[in-house]
Amino acid sequence: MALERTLSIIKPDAVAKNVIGEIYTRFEKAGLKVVASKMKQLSKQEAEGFYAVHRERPFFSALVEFMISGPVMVQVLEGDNAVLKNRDLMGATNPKDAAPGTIRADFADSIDANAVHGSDSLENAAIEVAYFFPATDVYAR
Ligand code: RTP
Ligand code: MG
Repeated sequence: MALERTLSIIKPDAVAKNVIGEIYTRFEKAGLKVVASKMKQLSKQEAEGFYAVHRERPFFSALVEFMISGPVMVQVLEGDNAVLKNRDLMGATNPKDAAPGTIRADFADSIDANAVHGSDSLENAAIEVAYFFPATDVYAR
């Protein structure tokens, strides 16, 4: 299996619900290590840049407004198949479709306020990690 890194964000709704620790526990129990982490209030420009691939989508402005509605917790997760493993832990984008026991099934309220972000490919993971963390702030473990 391939050792990978992926970018995870605990979104403003889940930070407000005080479940950062519960979500970190799920990462750790699945064998993913937190190798970089910070709490951050995103600026509008940062949120727009991060979700730039969705710029033309009808939900783009709502997504950006939601992502800047409060602080987020941003982390790099490292482990075997980290990208897919994190997506499996997260569950489907819409919590109504998310499998029982996934983060979104347990903590998300709606398709907008859906608790977590995770990189969707190894290629995007490298781009997203670099968007938030200089290489010197990611710690091999
Ligand atoms: P994320 O990027 O946040 O990890 O979520 P995802 O891959 O599961 O979903 P994606 O298609 O990348 O969409 C990014 C975020 O935009 C919101 N969204 N709203 N109303 C809609 O139809 C709709 N579709 C997507 C969601 O909050 C999603 O997480
Ligand atoms: Mg996505």
